[in-house]
Amino acid sequence: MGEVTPIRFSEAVSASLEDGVLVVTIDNPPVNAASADMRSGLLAAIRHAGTEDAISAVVITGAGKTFVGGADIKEFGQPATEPILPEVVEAIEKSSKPVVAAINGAALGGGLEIALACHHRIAGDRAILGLPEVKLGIVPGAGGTQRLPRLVGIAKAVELIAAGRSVAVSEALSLGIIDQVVAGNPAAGAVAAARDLASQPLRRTGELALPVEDPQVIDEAVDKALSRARRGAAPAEAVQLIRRAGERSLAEGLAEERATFLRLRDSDQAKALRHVFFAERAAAKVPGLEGVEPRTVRTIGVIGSGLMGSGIAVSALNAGYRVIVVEQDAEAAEKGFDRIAGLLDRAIKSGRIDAAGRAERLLRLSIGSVQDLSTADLVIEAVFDDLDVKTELFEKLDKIVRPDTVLATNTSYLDPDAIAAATSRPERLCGLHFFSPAHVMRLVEVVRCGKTAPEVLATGIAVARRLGKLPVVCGVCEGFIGNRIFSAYRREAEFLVEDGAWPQEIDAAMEDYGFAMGPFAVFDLAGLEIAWARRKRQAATRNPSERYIEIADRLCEMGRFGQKTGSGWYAYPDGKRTVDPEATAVIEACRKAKGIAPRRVSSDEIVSRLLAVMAAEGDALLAEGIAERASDVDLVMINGYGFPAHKGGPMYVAKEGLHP
Ligand code: 3H9
Repeated sequence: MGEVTPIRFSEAVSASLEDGVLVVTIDNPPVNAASADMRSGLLAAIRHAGTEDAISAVVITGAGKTFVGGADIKEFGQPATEPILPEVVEAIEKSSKPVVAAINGAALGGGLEIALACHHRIAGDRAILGLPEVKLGIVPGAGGTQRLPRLVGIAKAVELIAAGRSVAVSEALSLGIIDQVVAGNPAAGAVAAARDLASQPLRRTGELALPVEDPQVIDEAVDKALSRARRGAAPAEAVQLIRRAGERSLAEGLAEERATFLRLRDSDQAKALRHVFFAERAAAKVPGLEGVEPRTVRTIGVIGSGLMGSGIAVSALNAGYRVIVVEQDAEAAEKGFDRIAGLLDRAIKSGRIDAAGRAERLLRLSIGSVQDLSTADLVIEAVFDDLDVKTELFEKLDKIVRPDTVLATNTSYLDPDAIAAATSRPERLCGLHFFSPAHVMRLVEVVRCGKTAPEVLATGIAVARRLGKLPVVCGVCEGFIGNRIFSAYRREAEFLVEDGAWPQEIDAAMEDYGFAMGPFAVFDLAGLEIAWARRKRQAATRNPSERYIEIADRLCEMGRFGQKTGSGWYAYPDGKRTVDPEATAVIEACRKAKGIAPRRVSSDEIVSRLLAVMAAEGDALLAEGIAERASDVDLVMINGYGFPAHKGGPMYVAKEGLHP
């Protein structure tokens, strides 16, 4: 390399000249966000390059492990400061000298938009790329909806942008989002590429014609995206913008994108989603764990290979762990293996892994007995939720595993302190409460038991995070955060039925609010028998003056356990949820037996009452110290129970007074 002359364009942006190539580095910790200072520095750098004869090309890269993490979310809600990002992006694309993006790490949102405006993109092998704006209730606002389709086509752009899905470099390369991947830091390769490009015509993304596509493929992608969006406004708006990318000029498309971005940025949904964004960052800061290092985990034992155990095993295999699955006998082991292999087959079908990836994962899997867990660094128990079964198992496990092995129970309702007490080292046990299907659901409640050591809790959190999950720490109580709130929700939903609302009205109201499924559809899907067994267990100690709804008991007595038995609150002829006169009769009889004259309950009252009980139970969990912060409760309900993220969660709704 030749001379290196450092030039500073703003606090966050500096550059050095390397053999005629201006290497611009964005250094704006923690994630190189496109703040006002960063934007003005980057624009100044591009303009400088345009006017200096000694500069033949430009490379843009990021310091640290991020390229650019997007617009500065902390600036949202404040008046825009010039230069705005679209202006910077336009200057890059229109530059007469080649600009190459050296994507050293995450290029997200406005970060990817900067890269898309460059004339060539080289990424390091650990980079991720995406336009996650819809997760913040907005659309990309600096050209993403207009430039990405020009590279990958409308159908793919719809799929990625409307879901806010990021891709790793291998996928980005095959889609044409980037031009080249290099191991490690891409800066040196980018300088070489920039020099080569200086003598060639520039490929400006915004000037490319859209790839020719089958309209049916586009329609399918749009339908899929819209059905996933539920009541969220941003995905539908993004789809509109992307679809029209081919119908008019780049300038017109950009103008409409900008107007949509500004309108959505100030919407209630965007505010709620920003709350969720910062809630996720807050959840990562666990009091008492400052400076505590998690233990190294390479091998995870999973006891039980039912629905839950196999899902956990697949998550662990996907995250690169060695996995030992424990089953009671050869037959159960074979079934467990088939279940895991089946989940991996499905991942191949949906394009998430290839055949080689499946084979490599299965090489890291072994199936054995509890005795084989002596090499495990972490053991997650996922067997039937019965205290005797679990305590006996942990007593045995305690003698087999190493003294430093972390033990975790996946119990939903049992007392993990009682399970810990069955071991000689209760401090090494925590709860890892996954949600079914565990290879899909993002939430993991990490339960801090009475004696859990900080290092053990930190290990549980670190592993959950490496599995790609969202860990939320909570204390011990029956049902932890989620199931306890869900019990209150169930109780209130049943009160509403007794008062006069029909299950289908309640479900419709909650689905209209944005829930993935209404409560009664969820009860039927999950099965009514577990809650029935709990009610029977609690019957002897229940306060007789407390309001108690018997409808679900009657349904269970009739063998109506939900979808799996073909009927519950609804009937399921051909698998389709249908109002069932038999269930209606049970409801009417129960109301009559109590002398209740049913009244019409409005959908606003339904939503209000159900949201209010969730928030009240959340308050109780906070008062008891089970939940650390209100925003943790919101995260649990959004990621484990289908609460619409764009509403911000029950605690946010209550705090902001957003009830209907
Ligand atoms: C956008 O780009 C709109 C444009 O289309 C249009 C413009 C006109 N801004 O997650 P971490 C903070 S919308 C401000 O733990 P990691 C975060 O709060 C944006 N702050 O790190 C935290 O602060 P604290 C689209 C941000 O290494 C700290 O950085 N972009 C931003 O696990 C560390 O965060 C996105 O949605 C931001 N953009 O992961 C990307 N991002 O320490 C969102 C982070 O005080 N960001 N912070 O709690 C991410 O996905 C991850 O942060 C990232 C790093 C993968 C980058």
